[in-house]
Amino acid sequence: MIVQFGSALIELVLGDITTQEVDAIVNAANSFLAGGGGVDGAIHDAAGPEIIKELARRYPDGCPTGSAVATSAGLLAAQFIFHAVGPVWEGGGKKESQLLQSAYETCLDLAEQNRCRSVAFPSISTGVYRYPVDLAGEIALRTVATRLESTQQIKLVRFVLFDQGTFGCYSRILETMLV
Ligand code: AR6
Repeated sequence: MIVQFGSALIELVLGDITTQEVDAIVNAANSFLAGGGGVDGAIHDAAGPEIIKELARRYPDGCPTGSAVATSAGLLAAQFIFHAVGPVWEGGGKKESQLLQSAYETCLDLAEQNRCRSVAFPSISTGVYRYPVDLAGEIALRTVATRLESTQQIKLVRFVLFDQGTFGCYSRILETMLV
């Protein structure tokens, strides 16, 4: 599914983010930037061991929840990895929605600062961090669509969704945004 917002596109695909040919790939990291499971593990495995070293050297204090930091992309086809730290879902009363929106916004800021034309996002926080996919998808898609209405820099944002349930949920939300 592909939809135009401003002069840019939002694309939804079912697949593996590590194989995407885009300028920047977003990782769903933890605040220690220490690697982990899920998409974090897959990205570090595919990008190679230099990325963990770069994270430790450049960001020794880690990254707060709701923010993101940039590194090179090692063996990936991308130029950059943006390591975003989404919130752990604790029922919705711990500012989770603001923190998730802020994680996406920081990645979009990094994309603009690094002159990226294309960015691939996973569904941040909806795995190990248990954020309900329908709520997270709404924040992800609305935050990106709002930015694409105003930026001239970013031309493509691709959400790379790993399972059919998440892909279906994001597709339904994007459809409702068209009417
Ligand atoms: N490509 C795209 N999406 C993927 C891939 C992949 N290769 N692998 C998994 N996903 P999660 P979180 C999906 O748990 O909830 C890590 O240990 C997955 O199916 O990776 O933000 C970190 O170090 C789900 O839909 O991230 C943190 O400690 C989505 O990516 C913690 O997990 C996010 O799931 C972050 O948890």
